[in-house]
Amino acid sequence: MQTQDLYPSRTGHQTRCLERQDPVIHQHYRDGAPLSKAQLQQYNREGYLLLPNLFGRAEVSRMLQTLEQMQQDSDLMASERAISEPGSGALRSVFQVHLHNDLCRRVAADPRITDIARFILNDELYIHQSRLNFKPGFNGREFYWHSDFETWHVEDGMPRMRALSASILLTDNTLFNGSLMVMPGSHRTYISCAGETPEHYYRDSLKQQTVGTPDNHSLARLHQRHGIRSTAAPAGSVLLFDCNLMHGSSSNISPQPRSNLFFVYNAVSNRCVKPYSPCPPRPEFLATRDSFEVLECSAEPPAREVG
Ligand code: 6CS
Ligand code: FE
Repeated sequence: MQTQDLYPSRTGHQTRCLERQDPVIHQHYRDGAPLSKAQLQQYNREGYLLLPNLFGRAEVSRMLQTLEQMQQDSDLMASERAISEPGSGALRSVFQVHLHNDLCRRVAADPRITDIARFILNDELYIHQSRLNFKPGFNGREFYWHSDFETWHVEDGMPRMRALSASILLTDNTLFNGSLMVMPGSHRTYISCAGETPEHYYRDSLKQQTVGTPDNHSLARLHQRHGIRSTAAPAGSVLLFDCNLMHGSSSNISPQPRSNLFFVYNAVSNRCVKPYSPCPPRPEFLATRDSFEVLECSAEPPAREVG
């Protein structure tokens, strides 16, 4: 029997704004931390941090080669891990890349990212979800406003807000090709959404999410309080963002693709349990359960818990 649900959503009721019950950064700053005090304060306040040019040109071009190989792989294209764009049928996302591709596996465990994630979450880590988002030129469709945590909690059973995403920009993300928009500071508010999750909802939601997205009124209120910021940045940059940050992106009608490699790091102590809804858990390629593997640590073990 699961204990009280701190973050109920999609229970059929009206939209509600709930206060976040978890820290954003799970330990205090100390000398030798992988981010400066100012960077940590910024992440804490705004719920995201852009690290320009963390990966070099040669590294990015290897990742882009891998992306092209995936597009040529007809077995992969026919598998459920490959999601197509609504309408055009172009490739939208490929999931679980950290298990099926050596380069992606290495990048997922790269200490330039994992040392930071481990510090912020103050625990050992595993990959909850990985994906390549292609957002092709001309017909890459939008990702509507959402908090990732809302979906991971309700559909996957992630108990608490102790996860973060790292998006590695493989092409320049510009104002014109559908780069991610965020509402800075929105990670402190949990929007409990109206409606209920339809059966096998992931088959639709990965193309176009409609349930688990806040209503217009709450989005307008969040926007009034926090505004919207662009995260446009050059290829090789890494965007780190909290699991409850309100974000979304527009469609890409520019000729240039916006392709990002995306890893979700979850604290081992925050492993998924039964979904917080009557639905069965989503398949493994979207949310790790059986393939759970603690990421190897290159640095010293994390400091002890706060409080
Ligand atoms: O399904 C997921 O896990 C992710 N994808 C979408 C479209 N929304 C929620 C979450 O970010
Ligand atoms: Fe998202």
